[in-house]
Amino acid sequence: MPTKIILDCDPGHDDAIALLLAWGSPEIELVGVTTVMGNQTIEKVTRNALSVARVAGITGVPFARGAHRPLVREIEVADAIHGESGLDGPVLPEPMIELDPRHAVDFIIDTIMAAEPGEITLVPTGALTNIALAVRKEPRIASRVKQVVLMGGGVNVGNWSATSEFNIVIDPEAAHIVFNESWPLTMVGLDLTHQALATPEVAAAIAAVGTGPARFVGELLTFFGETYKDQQGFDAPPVHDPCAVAFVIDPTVMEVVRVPLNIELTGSLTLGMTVADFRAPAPPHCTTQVARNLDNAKFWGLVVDALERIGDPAP
Ligand code: PIR
Ligand code: CA
Repeated sequence: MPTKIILDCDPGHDDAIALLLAWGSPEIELVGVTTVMGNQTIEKVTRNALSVARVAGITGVPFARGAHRPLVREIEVADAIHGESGLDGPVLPEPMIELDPRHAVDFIIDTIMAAEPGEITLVPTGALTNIALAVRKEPRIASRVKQVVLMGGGVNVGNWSATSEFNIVIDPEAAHIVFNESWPLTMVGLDLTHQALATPEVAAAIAAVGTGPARFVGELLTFFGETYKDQQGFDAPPVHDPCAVAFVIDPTVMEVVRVPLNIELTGSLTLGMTVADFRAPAPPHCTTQVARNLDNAKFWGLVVDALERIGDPAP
C-alpha cells in the first residue's frame, strides 16, 4: 500500500524536485499539494506549483493555496537563491489545472479528517504556517496523521542566520506549534540535506534520463547551483526538500535518532534555532527525531527512478 501524503511546499527549486519525486514514486500516493509563502510570495509559489504539475503531467491531485504571510512576523522571501519568480531558470509553462477552491488549511483538515486515523503523512517543505493554523483550527488532526516528515531546521547548523534554517526562522511561532504537537515528527534538516549535493555526476545521471521533465530539473539545478555558489560558497547545491519525500519512500535512505526538539522563540542571536537535547537518551514520551547520514547513492537513485517513471509528459 502506498503512503498517502500531503506535500505542503513553497516552490522553490528543491520543492519542485520534491514534487516530482513524490509524483514519480509508486511508494507514495500524492493526495494533495498545498502552498505556503516562503521562497517567494504565495501568488508566485502557487503558480510555480501548478507549472511544475504541467511539466510532469500531474493530474487528479488537488492543489490548494495557503498562507500569504507568517503568523507573527513580516514576510521574508529567498529571492537571492530562487530568483524573482521563485523558480528561475527553466521556462515555466502555463498552468493547466485549476486550484482547489479551499484554503490550504481547510484542505489539510478536510483531507485528514475524512481519512482513516493514521492514513495521512504530512510532508512540509516550507514554513510551517499552514500546518500550525490547521492544528489550531482542528486539533483532532494531531492524533490522526500518521506522522509529520518535514524539511527544516538543523542541529547546530543554520543557513539564514548563524543558528537557524530558513523554513523555521521565517515563521518560528508556527514551527513552535508544530514541534510541540503530539504527532510523530521527523526533522530532515540541514545536517542531512547538506549531504544531498547535486554534483556534476548527479546532473549527468539526470540528463541521461533524456526527457522534458529531466531537462527541466537540469535547468533548475543549474540556476540553483549558481545562486548557491554566489550566496553561500557551495561547489554543488544542496537539494533539501526531496530528502523529506525520500524518507517517506524508503526510511533506510537515512539514519534517524530520537531526540527532544524545540524551537527558540526569544533568543536575540538564536531566533528560530532548532534546539536538540542530547544530554540523555530520549525519554519514552519523546515524539521527535532528527535525520542524519544520508545514503547519497540511494537518494539520487530514487530521484532518477522517479524521473524515468514520469516519462515525457508536458503538453
Ligand atoms: C533554500 C531555501 C531557502 C533559503 C536558502 N538559502 C536555500 C528553501 C528550500 O526550498 C528549503 O525548503 C529550505 N528553504 C532550506 O532552507
Ligand atoms: Ca522549500
